[in-house]
Amino acid sequence: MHNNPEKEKQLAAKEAVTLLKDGQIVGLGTGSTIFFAIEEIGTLVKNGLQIKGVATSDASYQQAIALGIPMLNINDVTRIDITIDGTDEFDDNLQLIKGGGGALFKEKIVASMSREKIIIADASKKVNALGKFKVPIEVVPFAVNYVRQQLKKLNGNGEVRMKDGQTFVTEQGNYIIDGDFGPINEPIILSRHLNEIEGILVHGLFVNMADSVIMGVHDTTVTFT
Ligand code: ABF
Repeated sequence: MHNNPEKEKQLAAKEAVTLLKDGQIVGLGTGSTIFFAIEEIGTLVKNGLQIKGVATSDASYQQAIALGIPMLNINDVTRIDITIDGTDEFDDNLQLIKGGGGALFKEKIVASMSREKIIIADASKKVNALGKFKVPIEVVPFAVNYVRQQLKKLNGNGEVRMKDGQTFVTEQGNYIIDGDFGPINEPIILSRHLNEIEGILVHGLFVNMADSVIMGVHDTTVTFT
């Protein structure tokens, strides 16, 4: 039977939103899987679910507002009860590569404030070792060359992300270098090295930042914890 990623994303999204409870502040991730989750949350809110959302991108914010989901500014909350987000890759230890959509900065801040972090994904996101998907690294433009030199010392080769023939610019006004480090068997160590490079605002290795991953596979879901 062939995988159907769109169906798998929908199944994972439907499963994840059953975890939401009245009174919660909910972090809303970004990406096509989360699109389905926000649609589901919109329906739940119309049916009386009392939650408030905090978005990780303009796209997610606009989708939520259009659905009537009450939204809060992240600087007006002291806690986020649960965040549902997507991922580009996850390994057996639930370590993640995120940021393929360019929203990694707000995603990482929202995740860091969240008590519970739920990742939803289609089966294609599960890998034995991270790294087939390049690591998105958000860089302050002034530091692009310096950062690329530092990445080489970590055996990383990175190109500045382009979109529609232009340099991609994040919501923070920065660039993204998509770093190729080959198979990443020690993501915690690489994350620490990247954290020490001046000029990097945030990188897409989300280590120890997932409590569970709900993966759609064929016509069902599997939850990894
Ligand atoms: C987001 O989810 C991004 O970090 C990541 O790029 C995306 C996964 O993509 P999709 O859900 O569209 O497959 O959190």
